[in-house]
Amino acid sequence: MIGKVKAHTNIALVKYWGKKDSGLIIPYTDSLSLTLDEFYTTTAVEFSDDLEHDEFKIDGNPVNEKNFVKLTNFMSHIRDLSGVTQYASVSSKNHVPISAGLASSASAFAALAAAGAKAAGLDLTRQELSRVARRGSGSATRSIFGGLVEWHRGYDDVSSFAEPIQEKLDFGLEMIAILLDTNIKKVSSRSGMQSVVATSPYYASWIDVVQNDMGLMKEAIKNKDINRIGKIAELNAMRMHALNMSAEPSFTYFNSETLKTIELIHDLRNQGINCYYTLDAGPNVKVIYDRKNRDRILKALQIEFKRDQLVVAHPGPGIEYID
Ligand code: 2P0
Repeated sequence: MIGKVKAHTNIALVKYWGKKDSGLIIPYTDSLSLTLDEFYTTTAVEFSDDLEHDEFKIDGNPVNEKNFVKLTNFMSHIRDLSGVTQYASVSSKNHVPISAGLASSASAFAALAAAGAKAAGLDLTRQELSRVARRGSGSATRSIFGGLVEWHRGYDDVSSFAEPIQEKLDFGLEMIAILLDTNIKKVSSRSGMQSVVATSPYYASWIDVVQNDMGLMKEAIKNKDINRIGKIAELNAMRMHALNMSAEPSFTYFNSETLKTIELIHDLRNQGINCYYTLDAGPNVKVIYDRKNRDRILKALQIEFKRDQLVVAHPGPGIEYID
């Protein structure tokens, strides 16, 4: 049987940054994200008697040794769950407006979990699929679902899963990704968060910050209060990045363009244009706003950035099976 699935990436409004169990990928905290329509991965999986090992092609290219090990271990989990003993042929295509920078392990492992499970004949609920995706990459747990999604940290494999808060948004939350640097990052999320957990003296406070922010964020979502959502997300992101600066050795994903862009968003706010920012494990800035303000924000950003550096991203759906 062939499984073919499309999954979208997501941006966290309350961030995941640290694993309690790095084998099962059980995080220290809950997290909450928005799935985006514009960035996605399509993956096809087929198990076959003819193969002597798993085969992976991403955007037409074979994967390197390190990724092969990670991916073949992931497929072995699907074999364990299903009883299938064959190896798989996996082909994956990333759809991003610009060739690099926002390609994400979130959409990749969400698509692979669902396509792999289907190809293996497993009939899993989406909650179960989110647990499978989690073993590939933490943020992939949330990409099984569309719209606003919560990942319950849990304490073991069964209790750590994602759940939708609002799959189809009934208010105007939107993001603009500002692409400042689309090169591969120097510090991977995996090693960055590991270093923070091991060395930042502020990590215990971060766990409290997230618990508090989850409550505030869910309240703001209930009230469809985009300014409040933006404010909470912005501060949460900055507190995550403060952890990186407080690690030993200290590191940051920001570059000088990132800092200038943050200043620019502050300037826009001072001019009365409501918008906020968030940042992930890289220098690119994502602007959070109400779609009714999109044209004003874009107009202001186009003074500073080239047109192809700005990508408007709308809330997107969860996994979709393709025939
Ligand atoms: C997040 N990020 O909540 C956070 C915020 C980036 C910054 O999850 O090690 O690729 O595979 O679980 O999920 C990116 O890290 O890391 C991430 P692993 P992942 O979206």
